[in-house]
Amino acid sequence: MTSALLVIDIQNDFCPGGALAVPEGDRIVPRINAMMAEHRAVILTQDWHPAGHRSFASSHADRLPYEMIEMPYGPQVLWPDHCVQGTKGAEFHPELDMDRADMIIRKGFRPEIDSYSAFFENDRKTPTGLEGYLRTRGIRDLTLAGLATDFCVHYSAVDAARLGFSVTVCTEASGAIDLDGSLAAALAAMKEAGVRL
Ligand code: VGL
Ligand code: ZN
Repeated sequence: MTSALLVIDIQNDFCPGGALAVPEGDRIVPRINAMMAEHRAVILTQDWHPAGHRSFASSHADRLPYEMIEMPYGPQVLWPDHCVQGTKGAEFHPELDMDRADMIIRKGFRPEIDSYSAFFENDRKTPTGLEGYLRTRGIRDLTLAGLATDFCVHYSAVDAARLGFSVTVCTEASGAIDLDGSLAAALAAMKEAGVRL
C-alpha cells in the first residue's frame, strides 16, 4: 500500500455553528473516519491562524468578509475570523477519529500570508514540508477529503498533482463554501491538473 489519506480542515469553524461554516460540513465526518483504514498513512491538516491574521477582513479598515484584496503575493479573499490558534473553532470536529492520524500539519500560522494548500503557502512557493514527509514514507498515491472542496482541498490537490503524486479527491467526503462559482472553477482546475474526482 503506497497511499495516504489527506484529511483537510475538519475543524469546528468549518462545520455548522462555526465562523466559516460549510453547509452540512459535519455530514462527511463518518465517511472520512471509515476511509482511514484503507490507507497506509492518515494525515490531517489544521487551519491555524494567529489572532489578527491578514486573511481576516477584521484586520483591514473598511473591508468586509468575502471581499477580495491584493496581497504582496496576489489576490486574496478576506474571511471572517476563523480557526484562531487555541480556540474551540480551531479544534477538530469532536467526531473526527483523530487518534488514527500519523501526522497533523498546521497551516496559515504566519501572520502575513494565508495557506490554503497543505503543501505551499499562498505565495505558491513557501513549502510546508508535507512533500518531504510523504516521499520519505514512500507514499505515491493520495486521496483527499474534507473542507472546503473549493479552497483548501482544491489547492492541496492541484499542488499534489503538480508535485507528481497520483491524486484522487473524494467529492462525496468533501464540502464546498461556493463563493461566486468557486466550486465549479475548482472542479475544472482540479480536472485540468490531472486530479481524479
Ligand atoms: C479554508 C478559507 C480560509 C479551507 C481555510 O479550509 O478551505 N478556506 N481558510
Ligand atoms: Zn483559514
